[in-house]
Amino acid sequence: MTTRARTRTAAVVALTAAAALIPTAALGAASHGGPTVKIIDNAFVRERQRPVVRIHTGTTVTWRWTSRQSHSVLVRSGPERFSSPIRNHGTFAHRFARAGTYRIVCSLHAPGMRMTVRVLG
Ligand SMILES: [Cu+2]
Repeated sequence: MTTRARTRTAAVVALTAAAALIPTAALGAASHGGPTVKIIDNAFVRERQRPVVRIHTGTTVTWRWTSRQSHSVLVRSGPERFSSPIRNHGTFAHRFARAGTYRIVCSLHAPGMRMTVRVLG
């Protein structure tokens, strides 16, 4: 094996090892396999701010705080009501058992800090 081939092989092995680690880390962040919504100052984010998350009944959504300020997850209207503690770290998960449209806000930053969860039966 030439030096260049050996270097390339080592690089491929390193990339493969890195790729193998990514799914494990992603699963750890998104508990229960459902979507994760990031909480920043001052917005809910999943690909964009004020996201509309579409799921089926029985799916768990996890909110992950990456903010400096404190925020919460509060259902303003929807088939079920729930709320998280007000905090600035950690995660909060909710399993959506009932279909419908959930309007969700941060209790401290409503109405600007908001998102929607649409649960299909
Ligand atoms: Cu907030």
